[in-house]
Amino acid sequence: MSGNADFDLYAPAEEHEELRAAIRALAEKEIAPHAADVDENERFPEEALAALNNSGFNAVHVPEEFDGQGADSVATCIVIEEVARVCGSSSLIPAVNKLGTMGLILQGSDELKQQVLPDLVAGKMASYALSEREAGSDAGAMKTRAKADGDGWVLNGSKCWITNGGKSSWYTVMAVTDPEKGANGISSFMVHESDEGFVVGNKERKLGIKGSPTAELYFENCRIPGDRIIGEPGTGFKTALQTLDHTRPTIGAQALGLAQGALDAAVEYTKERKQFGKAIADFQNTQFMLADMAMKIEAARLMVYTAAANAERGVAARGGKLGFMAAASKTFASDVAMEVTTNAVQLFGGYGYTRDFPVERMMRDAKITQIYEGTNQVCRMVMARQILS
Ligand code: COS
Repeated sequence: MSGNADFDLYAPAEEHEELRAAIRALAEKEIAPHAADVDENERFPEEALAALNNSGFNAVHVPEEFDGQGADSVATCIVIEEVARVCGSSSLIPAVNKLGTMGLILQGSDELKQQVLPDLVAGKMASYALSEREAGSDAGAMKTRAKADGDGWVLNGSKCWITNGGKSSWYTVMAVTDPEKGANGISSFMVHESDEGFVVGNKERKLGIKGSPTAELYFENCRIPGDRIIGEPGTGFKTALQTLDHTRPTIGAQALGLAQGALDAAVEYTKERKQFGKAIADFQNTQFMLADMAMKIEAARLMVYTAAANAERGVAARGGKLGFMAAASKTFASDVAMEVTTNAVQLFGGYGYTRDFPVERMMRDAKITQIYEGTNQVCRMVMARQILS
């Protein structure tokens, strides 16, 4: 792994700066006012969905030929970061819509894309169903089966940890079609919420991102048409991993937004809060903490947007390094988010530990970014495999 060719530094284009200003204004006006209530009442942020959808940011990544905005990977990350800066749960709307349709966009037929993607543009959502109770980090150990039956497929089994499960209309579901072939016997399908035998199970009770439901899914002789397979039978696991190469930077962007939101809140608070006769921002201890927080956020930002830019340019084709940067950016940004949000709580002192200020919510929301779309340990495994290959 050497040279800059695969790691070109990201420099924001003017259009990306304009987009950032637009989504920041929208997030502050339409999404931020509901963030505490969404968390407190563990309710889906309908206001955010409506605001994002009215402005075309709901499924910003959908290609123009399917009526979408056709935003590139960098632009999609900007939208996610800016929404996460005010509400972690709401940022999962554009993030999971990308995760739930990326395999389809990369490997699906135009006919299947035409069935699914315009729905997202119309305000529906999509989710990604890979994990099972006994197949989390070892995703290839899944048991959910899909059998060819006449001119369709019949799915049986269950999935868990499905972000936005029960709210989404479409699900990218990975299932075993040939148990003899291991990872090469897994296929990807698009399942619709109205399909016979599709059942949404329990919602998890969680530490954070409480506005985004995390649900189990059951497939009980779930019958879907034959054309709902993504690509060829047996390619589903690779499509699932290829998807993560494109979407791990979006989790990095979510983490980045949470960290930036916590830093912004801490800067404002420490300038106001007086102790020992002066603002606590005047103490060198506070200044050094804020400086470290800001420095690490900027490092994470460089990594996230470089990974996103690489994904856009298809750097994978130039030596398979896309997976490294995707995993590295997600891992680095989520570790930064955990550290920065925790330090923000510390700077707020006792107030930071209460629900009267947003930083404790940001800290709780940040934790999941170290876990989902590949734990940071699995991501380090992906990075190590690429370094050693
Ligand atoms: N893109 C395309 N194909 C890929 C790939 C990628 N990024 N990574 C691996 N593959 C291919 C491999 O080349 C291999 O194909 P062949 O058998 O033809 O050589 C196949 O996919 C299986 O790969 P591998 O042998 O590496 O699979 P493992 O089971 O050893 O490990 C890990 C895969 C652990 C990396 C994978 O299971 C993983 O990422 N787990 C975490 C899952 C996750 O992120 N879950 C969160 C879900 S979203 S909340």
